[in-house]
Amino acid sequence: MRADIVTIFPEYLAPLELSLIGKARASGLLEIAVHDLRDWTHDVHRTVDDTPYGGGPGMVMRPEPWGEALDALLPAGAHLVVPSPAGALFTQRTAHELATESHLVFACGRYEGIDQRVLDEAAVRGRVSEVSLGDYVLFGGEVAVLVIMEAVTRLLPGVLGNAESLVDESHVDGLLETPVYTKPAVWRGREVPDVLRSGDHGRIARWRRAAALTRTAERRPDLLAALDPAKLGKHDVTA
Ligand code: 6GU
Repeated sequence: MRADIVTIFPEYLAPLELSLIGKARASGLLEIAVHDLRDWTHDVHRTVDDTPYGGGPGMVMRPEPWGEALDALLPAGAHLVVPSPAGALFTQRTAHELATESHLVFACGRYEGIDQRVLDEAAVRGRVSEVSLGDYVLFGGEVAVLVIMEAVTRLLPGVLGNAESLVDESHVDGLLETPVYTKPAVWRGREVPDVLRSGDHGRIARWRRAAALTRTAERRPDLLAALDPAKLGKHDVTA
């Protein structure tokens, strides 16, 4: 996969050098280039913003630098991703969809956002997704790109050594993950649940399923309500 990221704060994306994303880049599974939007300005002040038409607070990103940047970086087959609190919710499903793409281009907005015509024009040429991390407001799209790239990179074939760790995790089967434990068996007087030390794989699987259902019911009843009834086993207790 290739990812081009356009931002006025290239330094914000430095963490993409680290850890497993850095390793995926070093091994050639992932190619990332970070670009400074101001490279596509032509005035001495390298201006990227202006006041909003219609009035109101804050500033809006002007279309000209974005247009030139996307002319240079967004070929016909690429998918433009625009992080925005006004976007559709980014979920594990979105991560899986983006992980199938060969070329993502990220446009990081700041201030009140990017002039809408930039996105409208890009949508004529190819796919454009405005995505939000959740119902809160960040200063800009940079941190969202870190989140999205981390969620997507770990789904790329060859990045995770153990593909099973992709199967048993939160949000994959629509439930939250169970609590996890490691050695020692007793720590500060607190014991690991007996069942997990029983060696009885059937019992362990049933315990984990029940624990996942209980935790999801307590913390995320919305997920439980959205669960496909066909995916509930006849022994599942959801109330
Ligand atoms: Cl993707 N961008 C910004 N600026 N704020 C957000 C967001 C994205 N998701 C939640 N809040």
